[in-house]
This record gives sequence, C-alpha cells and structure tokens, in this order.
Amino acid sequence: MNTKLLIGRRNKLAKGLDIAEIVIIFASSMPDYPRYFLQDNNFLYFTGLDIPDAVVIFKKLKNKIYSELFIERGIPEREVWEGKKLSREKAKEISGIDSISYLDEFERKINLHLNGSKKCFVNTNSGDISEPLNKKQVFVQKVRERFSHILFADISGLIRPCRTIKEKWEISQIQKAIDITGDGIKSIIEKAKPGMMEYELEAILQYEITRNGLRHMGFKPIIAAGGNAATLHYEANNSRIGKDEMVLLDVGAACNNYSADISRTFPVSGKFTKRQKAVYQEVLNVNKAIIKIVKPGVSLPDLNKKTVELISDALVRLKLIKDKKDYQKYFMHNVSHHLGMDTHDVGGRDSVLKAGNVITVEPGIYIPEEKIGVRIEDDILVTKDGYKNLSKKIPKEIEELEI
Ligand SMILES: [Mn+2]
Repeated sequence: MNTKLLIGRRNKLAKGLDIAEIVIIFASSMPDYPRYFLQDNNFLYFTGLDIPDAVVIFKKLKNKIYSELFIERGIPEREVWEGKKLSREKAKEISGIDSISYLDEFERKINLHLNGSKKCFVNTNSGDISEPLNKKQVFVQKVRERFSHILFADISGLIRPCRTIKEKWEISQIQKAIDITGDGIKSIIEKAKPGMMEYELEAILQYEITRNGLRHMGFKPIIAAGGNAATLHYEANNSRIGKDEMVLLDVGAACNNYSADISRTFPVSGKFTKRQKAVYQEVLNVNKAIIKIVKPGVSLPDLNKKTVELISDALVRLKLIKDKKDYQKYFMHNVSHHLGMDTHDVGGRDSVLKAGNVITVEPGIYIPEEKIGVRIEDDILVTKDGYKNLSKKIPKEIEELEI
C-alpha cells in the first residue's frame, strides 16, 4: 500500500473533524493461540500498520491533520525470543506519519493533547458488559475521571464516509479475495462427493486460499449440506453429506483484511433433483434481477423491498405459500450489506448507494421441511452509471453446476 493513499484517507478524516476534537484508535492486541492476530480495521485503514498494541491519534490543526503514532519499544532481551519490533523509521516509512513515539510515553503525551480537547472519538468496541474492561475502555474510564469536560463518542460515524467509498486499491484487494475464493469454490464443486464430511470441503477451501497466498478467511465459513442450509448461520460444518443433497457454501477469503463474501449452492451428486432445480432457478432469477437494479441513488431498503416482492411470487409458484405476506417463513434475512474490511462493513442497513460502494446481493429460499436451502450471493461494485459484478466468474448457472 502506498503512503499517499494513507495520507489521503487521513485528510478525508480531517474534513469531518472540528478543532479541539481528537481521534484515538487502538490497534488490536496479540490473542492467545489458537486465535491469530487480526488488526483493528480502523487502525489498519489509517496507518497501514499490521502491528499489535500500537495507538494512533489524530487532531485537526487549522486545515491540516496532525497525526502521532505510538508503538512498542524494542527491548533487546525480549527480542531474542519474540523477534524484532517494528522500528520507528520503518513505521514512519509505511504509515507516512512523521511523529512517532513509544507507548511508554503515551500517557504523558495524551494528557497534553487532551488538555485542549472538547471531544474525543475512540474505537472502544464496547462489547459484552459481563466481560472485563478491555484496555481501550480502561483508558476511557481514566480519562473521564481526569477530564470530565471531554465528550466521548464512538468512532464509527466519523469513519463511515471514508470507508464506504472504496478506492481503486481497495477494490483490487476485494477482487483478489473474490477470485481466490472462487478458485476454492470451483475446487470444492469438483471434488465434493456424497458421503464426505462438510469439514472436508472446508479443508479444500482453506488449502486453495493458502496455496494462493492468502492466510485466512474473512469470516467463519458456512458449509451446509441438505437441511443444514436452512440454518442461516450454520457454522458447525460437521455433518456427512447425503446422496441427493445440495451443499450451500457461504465463504470468503480475506486479502489485507478485505473480505470476499460469496454464497453458492450446488448438488453434491452433480445433478439437481427436479424440486431442487425449481427452487434454485427461482433464487437465481431473483439474484440476477436485483443485481440489475443496483446503481447510485438506490437504497438498501429499495433492494430489500424488490427482493421480497420477487421471492413472494416465487414462493407462491413453488406452492410453499398461498398468501404472499407469509414469505418470511422461507426468506428471513436482508438481501444486501456493505462489504469491505469488515464482512458486514460500515455503511448501515438503510444507506443510499453511491459510486464506490461494494455490496452483496444474496437472496435465498430456505425450506427446512424439504431439507433444502439455497442462497446465491455475489459481490457488486456500485459504479457511476450502474454496477460491476466482481464475482461474475464464479459459476452459478445450472449447466455450470451439473455434470
Ligand atoms: Mn453476506
């Protein structure tokens, strides 16, 4: 990533800030095994740094933004065990931030900055009230005691205008994640056989992703055979796949924290049953119809409304409901969300689309009593005059899924 991009993002952030406002973003901490380190997306977005336990602050000075970064100081005795910490020079080179201090100076320096501030934006990630306070919350608590005049606010509203409009570089990261996810999906469809466990298909996906240079997935993959596909967030992936079952995949690799989010449903034996094909065709038609209406000015609720209309008609045709109002029995989620560094990215459920947004389109029909669940999800870039389907190369036509 080049520093120009990062500087541009920080300048954009400055536009939403007033003098006497300060932004404090904490990096993630290193978790215990078996969880792997995953950087805080806001920290990564504004610094480009993938290191744990750092802090960055932003303040508006006249028309410019002042940035200061706090990183861990390398202690030679510990570095023998843990490896070298990122140097100040290297941190400066990657982030383009000139003022770099060590974390042991954070408390003293932040107090000076806070002295003149009226409002402070922090990425607290408030979380579960039964959990012990995380270090960000401890920080906020301390500052509140010391500076009772400072208002605190969560950072999400401030960063939303930045992160929802994707830069070219970000789109290329999402595209790479999608393409590699697509390779994984194709490989799964090729290798899947009745009698295999769902987690064997997960292993194929993980292998393809790793082999192609990405280290992890953007979210826990859903690999759901037969009736499991009717559980929307089925993540156990530990059932045996039956002979005539379809398998629903809802998966996405992550590239530099940018996630793909793709759903495909295929017949494990290579042939749909008549009923499966009928349901599949209906969902596919809705998927295509909704993608076609994506353009700037259309809102996510507009997409939902149209989806409900189309799915209700389909459910009547499939003889599942008589009254269209009953559609919720077989379709119970939203058709779209923003996609980016977070799989369900910042942007909100009610947003009006703008060029540069990336969203999912994911209609589905779930019939637990028939052990059928179909979802077809594509990732769509909103362009100036319409859309670009970033996942159009991943097979979804009936002929492509049958052998
Ligand atoms: Mn999705």
